[in-house]
Amino acid sequence: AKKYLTYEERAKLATNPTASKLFNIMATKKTNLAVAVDLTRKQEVLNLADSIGSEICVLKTHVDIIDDYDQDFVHQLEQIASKHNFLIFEDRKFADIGNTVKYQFESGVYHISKWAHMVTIHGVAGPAIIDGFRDSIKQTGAGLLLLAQMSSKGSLCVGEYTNQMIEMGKQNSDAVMGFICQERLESMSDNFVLMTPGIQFNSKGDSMGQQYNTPDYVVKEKGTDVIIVGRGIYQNSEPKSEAIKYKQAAWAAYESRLN
Ligand code: 5BU
Repeated sequence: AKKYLTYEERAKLATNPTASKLFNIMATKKTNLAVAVDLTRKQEVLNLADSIGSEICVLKTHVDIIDDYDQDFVHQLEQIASKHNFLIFEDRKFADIGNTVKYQFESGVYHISKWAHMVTIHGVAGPAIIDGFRDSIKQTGAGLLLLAQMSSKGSLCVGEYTNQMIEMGKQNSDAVMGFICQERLESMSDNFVLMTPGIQFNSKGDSMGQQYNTPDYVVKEKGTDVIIVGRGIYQNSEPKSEAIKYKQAAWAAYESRLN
């Protein structure tokens, strides 16, 4: 059986500064819960962020779904993030050529490079996509998360594609902090953070292809590090107490795999 290291030990092995920071936050706050706050009004996102901030290591955004997005939203979210010591993850899923993603990351309405601690990247365009992020992340230390697998039914990110994404991460381990995946594969070394969406206690999936597993299954059985929970928390009538349940389940799964 695989010998699992602690998050403290992983922080020392991390090759990207944000990966190291995240492992340390997880160890300090004793939480490997990330929440996907897919709400469409800025005040709703901010209210939830402040109410669950103490329970999470990462808050995941899709800023392009916020109807009233503005710079003040980012400013307030950054203040809440530093108050509660969590990181901000923009799940942008960049996928174009290096030169275009550079503009998409740094310019436009969102200026993602100015505030996101981590962003997601598809590898379909090949490894040179990473060059589009280098200038910016050299200054900020932000981390890239490569999409090695997806949670949705019929995903094409499987098999040899997944292996190539892991290889792309290893070849660029200064910029790449980890993978979005559904399982820990042998080739995913301990310097990387493994983050898993598609988590819910009381549902197997939705009507649009999403598939759910439990925190215990992905962290203990499949060996990933951080659970990403969206509707399971923000659609609950008591989001804070529900977040605590997910946090406790994911942390218990982490502790039990160490023994
Ligand atoms: P849910 O409400 O817990 O289903 O939300 C899951 C979130 O994770 C949502 O923001 C998706 O965009 C995101 N996601 C995912 O569900 N599956 C994936 O493989 C990837 C991202 Br990559």
